[in-house]
Parts: sequence; C-alpha cells; structure tokens
Amino acid sequence: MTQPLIPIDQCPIQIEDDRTGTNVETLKRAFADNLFYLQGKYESLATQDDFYMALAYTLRDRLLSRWLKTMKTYMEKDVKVVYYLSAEFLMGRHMGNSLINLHLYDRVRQAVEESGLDLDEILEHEPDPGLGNGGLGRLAACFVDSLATLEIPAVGYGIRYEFGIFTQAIRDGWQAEVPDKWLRFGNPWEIAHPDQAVEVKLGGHTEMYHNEKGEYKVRWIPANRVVGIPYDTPVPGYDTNTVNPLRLWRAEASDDFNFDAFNAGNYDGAVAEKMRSETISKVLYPNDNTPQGKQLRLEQQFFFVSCSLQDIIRTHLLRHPSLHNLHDTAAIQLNDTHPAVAIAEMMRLLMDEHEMDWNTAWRVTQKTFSYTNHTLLPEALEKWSVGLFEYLLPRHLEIIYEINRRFLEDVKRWYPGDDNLISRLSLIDESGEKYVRMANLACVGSHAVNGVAALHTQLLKQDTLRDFYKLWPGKFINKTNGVTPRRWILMCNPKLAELYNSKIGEGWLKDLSQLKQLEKYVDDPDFCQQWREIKLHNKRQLAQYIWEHNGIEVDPHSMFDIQVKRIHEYKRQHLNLLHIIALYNQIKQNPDQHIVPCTFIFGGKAAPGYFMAKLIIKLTNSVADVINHDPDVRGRLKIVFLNNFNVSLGQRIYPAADLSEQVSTAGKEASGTGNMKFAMNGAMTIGTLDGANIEIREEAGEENFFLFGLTAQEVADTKAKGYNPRDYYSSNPSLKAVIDRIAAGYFSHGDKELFKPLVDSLMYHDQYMLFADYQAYVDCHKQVSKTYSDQDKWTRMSILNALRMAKFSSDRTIREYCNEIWNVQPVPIEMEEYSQENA
Ligand code: KOT
Repeated sequence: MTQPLIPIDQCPIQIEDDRTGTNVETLKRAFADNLFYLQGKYESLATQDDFYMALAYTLRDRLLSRWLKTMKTYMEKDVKVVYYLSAEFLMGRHMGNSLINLHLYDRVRQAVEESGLDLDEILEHEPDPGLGNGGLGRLAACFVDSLATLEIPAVGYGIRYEFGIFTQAIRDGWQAEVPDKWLRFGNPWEIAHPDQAVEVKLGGHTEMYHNEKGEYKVRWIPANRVVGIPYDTPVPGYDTNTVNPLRLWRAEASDDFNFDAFNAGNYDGAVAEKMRSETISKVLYPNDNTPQGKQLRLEQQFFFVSCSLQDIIRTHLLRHPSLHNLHDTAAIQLNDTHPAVAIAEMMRLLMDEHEMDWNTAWRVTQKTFSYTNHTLLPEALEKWSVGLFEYLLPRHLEIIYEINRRFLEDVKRWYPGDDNLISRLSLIDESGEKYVRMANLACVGSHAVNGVAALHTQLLKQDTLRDFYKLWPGKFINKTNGVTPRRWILMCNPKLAELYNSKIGEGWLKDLSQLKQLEKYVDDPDFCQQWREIKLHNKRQLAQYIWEHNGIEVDPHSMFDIQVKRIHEYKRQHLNLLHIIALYNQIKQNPDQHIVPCTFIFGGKAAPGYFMAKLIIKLTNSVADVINHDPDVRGRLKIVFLNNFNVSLGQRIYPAADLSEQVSTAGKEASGTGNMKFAMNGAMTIGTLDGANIEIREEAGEENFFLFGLTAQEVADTKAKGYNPRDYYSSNPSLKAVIDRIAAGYFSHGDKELFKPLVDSLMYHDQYMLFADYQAYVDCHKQVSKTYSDQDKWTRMSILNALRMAKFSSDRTIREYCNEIWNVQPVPIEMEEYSQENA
C-alpha cells in the first residue's frame, strides 16, 4: 500500500533540514549542496555567478515555508486582497533584500566567509532586474515591500519581460542602448506555475446570440489566442512572516493555435505564429512619461490585464458561489492608465463569461477598481486609436462605447446643453482621428482617483481632470508617494542604520517617525562627527566606483552635487549644466577666485527615440571633457556622468550625496521619489516648488531647504502673458555668456551645429522655462556654497533633513491606501515554533 501524502503544513520539517535551517553550519551545507545539485559544479570550477545562484536558491528555500503559509492563511481566512496592476515593477536586486528581511545577513556572511568566499562580491553578481523605466515602476516595488511588511494580503501583477530596460553604454559621449539579457543565467527567485496558465483572446469579431433564458448576449470570436504563464517571485515583509507573491505573466503560443498549421505540415507558419505570440512579453518599452502608441504595447497591456483578472476571478470563485461580492474580496489598483483596459475586460468577463447583467457588473467594477495618475504632462495621457482598438479588442470597444453612452446620458441630465463639457468628458476623442481616452475610462470605472503628491492632486483637480472632479469631487484623493526605508536606508547606508540602531534600536525601520527622537543629538559634537564620518565614508566609496568606471579622480571632500533620474527636458538636467558653465566662466575670468570645490554627478537613461534627451547626455559629457581637463580649473570642478543608472547604482549614489538636484519646472513633476531617497540619506535639496519637494520642505523646515524658481501658478501666468526667452538672454550677461559658449562650439571642438537644436529650443521656445529660473537657480547655488563652507551648519541641516522624512516612508503611503481606498486590514501569518526560533 502506498503512504498517503502528508499535508504540506504538517510536514515534519526539522530545524536542521538543509532547506530551512539557518545556523551557520546548515547554511554552509545547503549552499554547497545547491552548488553541486542545482548548478552542477564542483567548487573548484564554479564561477562567482554559480556561487550567486547557489546562494539565491539557499535563500529562496528559506522563504518558501512562510510563502506557502501566507497563501494558505489568505485562502482559509477568505481575506480581502489588494491586487496591484502595473506594467512595471522595478524591483532591484533580491538577494540583499531577502537577507535583511529574513534577518540572515550576519549568519550568511559568516557561512560564505567560512566557505572561503566574499559575500559582497557574490551580491554584485546578481543582475539588477530592470522591469521598469523609473519612478512609476520603482514605486510599485516599494509598495509591494510595504504591503508585505504591513502584513496586507496583496499580489503584484505585471509582465515578465524577457528584456528589461536597456543597459546604457556611453560611446563618444552619446548614449548607446544594449539589450538587457537579465534571464541569461536563469532566475533563481521565481517559480513558474504552468498549471495555472490562462488563455487570452485577441482580434476577430463579435456576434449576437440568445442564451437558454432567451436573453440577448454577445460572443467574442477571437482571431488569435495566446497563453499566459504565471511566474511568482516571493516578496518578503521586513520582520514579519508575510511573503506575498509578485506574479508576472509570460506569453506563450497556445497549443490549438499551432495545431492546424503543424498538422498541415506548415512548420514555418506554425513557428512564425509561435514567435508572434511570444513577442508579447519580450521587451519593456523604454519610455518614461511618454506613451508608445504601438499595437504591441496595447497587446502587452491587454495580455497582462486579462491574465490577472481571470486569475483574480478564479481565486474568488474558489471560495464564493458568485461574483456579486467581488469587491468584498478584491481591491484592484491601476498603476496609471497602462492597465486601464481592465475596466472593459472586467465588464466583459462579468457579463459575457459569468452571465452578470450590465448594472450589476458596472456596480461591482466601480467598487473594485481605483486609479492612480502619475503625470501632468498632457502628451503623456494615453490614448489608443479607435481603429486599432477595434482590430485588437472588438468586444472591448463595444463595451467602452456602451459605458460612454450611459455616462454621457447622465452628464446631459446633470448639465443640460453643455456640449463642450460632453466632448471633454467623452471616453472617445472625436476632434480628429478617433481615440479612446484611457484616463477618462479609468476615472469613470473607478471609485477613487488619486494623485501622488499634494500639488499634483490639486493640479489634477484644477486642470488635467477638472471636469471629472466637478462631477465627482468625492472620488479624488491625494496619496503622496513614499519609498521603503529598508532598501533606501538600511540596505544602502548600513553605517547610518548602525548609528540609528545604536541610539534607539531597530524600531525606526517599521516606524520612521521614531527618528525624531534623535533630534536631541543635533548639537552633540560626537554625533555630528559620526554623521560627517559616515557621509565621508559613503562618498569615498562612490569616488572609488567613479575611479573604476569613469577613470575620473574626484575628491571626497568636495561637495557631491547629484542629479540622477530619467533624462527629460521637464526635469531640466540642462539647467544644472547652465549653472556649471556659469561657474566655469567665472573661473576663466578670474582663476584665483575662491570657489567651493564641487563634484557634479549625473546619471539617467534617455528614451531611445527622444533626440533632445540624448543630446543633453552628449552635452553633459562634452562639458565634462572640457572642464575636467582645463588646468585653470585646478580640479575644483569635476563633472561625472555615471552610465546605466539603475536601482543598484542608486543604492551607491543616494547615501553619498551632499546636494540633491530637484529642479523640474514647477507643475511638471508629479511627485518624484529620488528626492525622498536623497533627503533620507542626509542630502540637502536644491529644488523648485514642484511635486513632493513642497512636502519635503514642509517636513524638513523651510530653513533646511534651498528653494528657488517660479511656482506652478507663476509658470502658468508667465506663459499666459507670452513668455519670451530671448528677453532673459539679452538682459542677463551671465546667461548670455553661458549660451554663447555652447553655441560657439566651445564644448564641441568648434562644431557650432552639434548643440544647435538644444540652443535653439531654449532661445526660441524654452517650453520648460529654464531662462526664467536661471538667475534664481544660480543665486540659490551661491547660498548653497556659502552654507557648505560652514560645515557645522551644513551637518545640522543634513541631520534634520534625514530625521524628519518619516512622512516619506512607503509604509505611511500604503497605510493611507489601505484605510482610504482599499478598505483592507492586516492579516498576520502565524508560523510554527521552529521558524520563529530560527528567525
Ligand atoms: C509614464 C507613462 C505614462 C504616464 C506616466 C508615466 C510615468 C510617470 N512614469 N513614471 N512616472 C513618475 O511616477 C513617479 C511615481 O509616482 C512620480 O514620482 C514621478 O513624478 C513620475 O514622473
């Protein structure tokens, strides 16, 4: 007789089991085992990549019991779950994070060292999973960390891109894009679940029929089908047993789709179709703040949305007989409009596949969904041509038209005769070629709409979404962004974390407001000395990195003035350059004049098709070339462009900054999150009243923030009056000298054409008003230099900044979403004694 299987939760796993044990001897044994049995290598022949893989498996094993227990608890308790739908999750490396969240750092370091290896070197061999472009994707990653830490049942749903954001190389000062083959050696953190694959339909047409009850129904006859295979990555909370899944979908050809071609002996045709299906999850579109109106992009969006909604519905139906109460078990968050087609897909699934009537389906949909807007740039609002929509998603277009018809009928009743209002609110833009407006769809289909910083939400209400705000003021709510202090303080700045721990213990990691207790040390010379030493240590490490990667020697005692973020005109990296050139001009006029030695560090990727952003990178490198080598400068100014800025490079950069550049045109940056990471690590901010800068300044105290520039209102007023950048150029000799130097080809070996597009754009349009803010920015920098020269004062300001950033923990943000949008509660995960003891 065969033995029955023991239920997994009753498996008699022992403390010393090689897959769960956490004492040093067991860890060493497990590590060696994984190297042998999973990597298939003798230690003597193994590479650092093999060691990384073996250690990753060792850690994943130690996450599994908590992970399975988390899933089981959610099932049994029938809890309400947050589903975070996002086309991007910019997770960064997993290994360091798992070591921290499992409290295993010290023991694993010892095990690795006793095996004759270096943990830091192994950590560097993890590829940085770059499944996102910038702020929006990184926010999703911070949110899943906070959700698990706060013990909130949650699933992150997205796409398992085979190629993430490109690797940026710099060739002759220009950006070059190299494909990101992050899966080359396999991904040890994920587990595939082909048993839970779902089918997604595309294209074709619809037809009407009558069901058994004689009701009129619509059926979608697709032209194509693809299959979504889920890959789950564990997301462990800090200091909890909760391990939530990040579920990413990979597209695969469906069997029956190939079947006919194969049977007919048409292998080439079958293979071509297979390739076409699998292209859907091939590559992340590298655009930030500009949509890519490509068919494949819409296919990606619909693909992951449909997979995820089918998965959510399947989960619900395991415990409930119908979908009438879906909103009681599911809160679905749309991370911008990239997944907004979910509103139509949910309606289709409820009505066409689960027999629900329109009114009920619409009520359930609205109660389930909420939508976050992430941009104020009008050109970034997504719209899809009606023709493409009809071709790819014929049934969804019908549904969108019907949502629109009913919606506009209501509006006509509320505001009779206002045709302009109707055309602005319509889900269809009919001003020229017809488009589906995704933000309008998301607003109508959600019960809550939020911006990501106070100013951003206010501008949404006043401007971008004002007509919707007028209809439903109660739907609009602000949720200022935050970042996880686990990665953005503890992991990236261990010395600072150690200082905090030595004074107040580790409670601050889950309650950042505890740092306020440290304010009493702000005048304590010992504490200030330690603070400066930590900053200097971090700067030395970054200087070393710069030396190794750029061959530029920088002085760790110089002021590190840093701007790292995507390259975009509205973010105004070129305003930073104008200031640097102004300093250079001063030196050229008077080489002996005193200036505060300064290292200007830049980093960030440009969208491959964004010419002006690429030209800004070229200009940065060209200015660096000239200034870094000019003997008159005597090393007092250094300019460094760090290539391939990504999450792991960010972890080196933020802790080493003295000054954080947050200089976007007011009213353009929705929030910013890099600004928070810098301030948490004790950098001072020079910034405009834009996005979350405003709230950072409020928290830090206005005396601890270098403010300059027009307000959002002044920007709008100046534009309305007719802005002429040439007036500023002609009346400001310093600005004129800077522009003239670029235009004369001084940074381009005499070539006057190279930077002409940039110069002309500033002189004749200056859409982002660099000239209007130029003098204020230069003056503010003088204030910065003066303050930096008084190191006691600077240290005090730096300390107060770092200690007052509690508001910008993503834990605070997530608590607000839970209470005010999702209506979900924490669900603690109880573990058997053995794992508690081991933890
Ligand atoms: C990308 C495409 C379309 C619409 C918006 C985007 C977008 C916006 N991508 N990243 N963002 C940024 O999101 C961050 C998180 O909320 C913000 O801090 C930042 O200001 C946005 O630019």
